[in-house]
Amino acid sequence: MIVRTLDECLNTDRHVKGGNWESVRMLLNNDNMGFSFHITTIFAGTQTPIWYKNHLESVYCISGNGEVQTKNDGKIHKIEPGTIYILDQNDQHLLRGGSEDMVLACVFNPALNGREVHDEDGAYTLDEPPLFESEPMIASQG
Ligand code: 9YT
Repeated sequence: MIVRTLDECLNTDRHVKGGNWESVRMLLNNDNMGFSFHITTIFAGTQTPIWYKNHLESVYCISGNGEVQTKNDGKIHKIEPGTIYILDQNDQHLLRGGSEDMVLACVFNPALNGREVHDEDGAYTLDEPPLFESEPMIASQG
């Protein structure tokens, strides 16, 4: 089992700052789970174009408020604590912070390796070198 706290991940390589957002990537591909897990803060009053062409992502709102607008149909969905949005179609979208910073728990499949920053489309590529080496898989004894 692996145990980490948000506090111990803050201000390390896991803590990535993207301008309109910052994110603490608490679980990455070197943990060999098949997904990554991030606590992301979207700053109030910002708008970020995102298009994760290479990843599926689900996003659960813990606190704050904002909205997400899907590009293909223009629909706007309010985000508040208790809401999850699920980008099951690699949906191109605009993510907006509301009157307060929005704190989100995000999972990605495939897992991010930790070095990704948004490209000009708001996507992450799949060919970044890993931030951390994978642990060798060792069969459990007993
Ligand atoms: C809300 C959202 O799309 N979060 C993505 C995760 C964050 N941008 C990161 O860790 O890269």
